[in-house]
Amino acid sequence: MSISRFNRAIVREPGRSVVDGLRFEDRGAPSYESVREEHSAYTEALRSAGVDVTMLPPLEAFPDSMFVEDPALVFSEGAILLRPGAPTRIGEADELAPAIRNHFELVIELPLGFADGGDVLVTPDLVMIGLSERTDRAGAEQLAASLLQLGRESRIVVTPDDVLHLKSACSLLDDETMLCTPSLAETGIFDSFRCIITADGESGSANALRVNDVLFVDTTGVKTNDQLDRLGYQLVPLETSEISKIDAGLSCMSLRWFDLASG
Ligand code: CIR
Repeated sequence: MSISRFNRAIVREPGRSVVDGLRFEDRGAPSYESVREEHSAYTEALRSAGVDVTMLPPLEAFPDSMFVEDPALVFSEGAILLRPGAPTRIGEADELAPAIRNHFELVIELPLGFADGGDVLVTPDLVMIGLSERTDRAGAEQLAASLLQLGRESRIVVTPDDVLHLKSACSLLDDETMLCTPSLAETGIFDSFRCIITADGESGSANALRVNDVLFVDTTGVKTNDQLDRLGYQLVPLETSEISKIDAGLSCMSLRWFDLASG
């Protein structure tokens, strides 16, 4: 079965505090109402793609908590509760834990170090863990050990300096194909994949999200999207202009997995 086949997802509604979300560079605060619109279009797109979505309530004390991809990792076999690397986000794992335990029998807790889910790229043969400002070596090594308990091999790689997370610069389009920025392609870490490079000036659109038969893409990557369309991907363009003000993209708004019991 393809690793982009999902029938379940967890998302969290944005709180009003999202306007205080972390950002590298201040390009103005996002508007709460517009973030909600982007989030609700995204949730609808997941449902239309055949995914049963569990919606968690907003957490005002954690401005970035709608980005549920960072405090946990989920697989059909079980889940891992992570330790997000930003001090304002570390408590998100405890907040997410009850929902994770509700869905998964096997839940592993990262014991030490820091690791954000945005730095974790799952591919068919192995999981790539990017070292970044948020994911340190101790966290990456502990995560590799936790992944082994779930039967998954991993490889620690370096996240490019100019992005927040490894997956800000790449995404898996299907089991053989990677979309990535020119600089990440040059590192050679994706040499075993067919690589599609983001168009000039569109590095910010590397974070696409494959969900079953469709590919969520951000509307600003016009030339990149043209290329993907010509290659036959069934695109679902989604607006991300508000969440991108706080360095977020399409993958970070959900935790997705294939629940074997619900088939
Ligand atoms: C943060 O800096 O943590 C949030 N403002 C954005 C998190 C985006 N997460 C992701 O790409 N996985």
